[in-house]
Amino acid sequence: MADQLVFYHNPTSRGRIVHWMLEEVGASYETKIVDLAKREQKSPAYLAVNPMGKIPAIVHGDVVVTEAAAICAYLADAFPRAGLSPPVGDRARGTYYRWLFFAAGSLEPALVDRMVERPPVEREGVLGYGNYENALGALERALAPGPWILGERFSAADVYVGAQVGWGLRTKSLEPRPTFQQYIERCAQRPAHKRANPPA
Ligand SMILES: N[C@@H](CCC(=O)N[C@@H](CS)C(=O)NCC(=O)O)C(=O)O
Repeated sequence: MADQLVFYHNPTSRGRIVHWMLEEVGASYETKIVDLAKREQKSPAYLAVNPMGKIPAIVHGDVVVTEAAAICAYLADAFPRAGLSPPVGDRARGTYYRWLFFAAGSLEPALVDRMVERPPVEREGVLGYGNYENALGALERALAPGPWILGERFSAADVYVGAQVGWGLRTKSLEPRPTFQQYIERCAQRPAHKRANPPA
């Protein structure tokens, strides 16, 4: 019997990234909604799952995975039939990791800092993303050849990067450059994206 997969989610959160990924891999899963307004994310029961008290998280059999990007990478490997990660030994795995980690470690902080209007720092060299322009330029170069980050091959990196691009465009923390808009339009055509993002 397959291991049970539990998804701790709130539809207003980064859980949306994982929802899309779960639909891409075709996993069966049970969703447990964590009510952020009631601060259920800080309850002892949930802190036992994620001591950060943050959504999303998954429990798959006896393993807990937190951090949306890590969950995407984990699910791609755990459900190889979906073909969403280049196998170990394939050089494309380098490019895949590169943009997945870039999106989590550099792009996301750049977008969040822009959204909350965090004042610029003098020593931008200590910021992982350098500056906003820098991060957007790198993203644009990665996405411009298309259609996906690995060229013709859609991967979990596109789920994570696509979710960041979609969120950035919605919140206006990402400039609406044509490359970003065309990329998110391609993402939105995917049946799994549609299942995870039904029309309001
Ligand atoms: N680095 C984490 C961030 C998770 C995160 O910040 N989640 C927010 C919702 S989008 C949250 O749970 N906020 C509630 C809180 O911090 O109390 C990830 O990528 O999963």
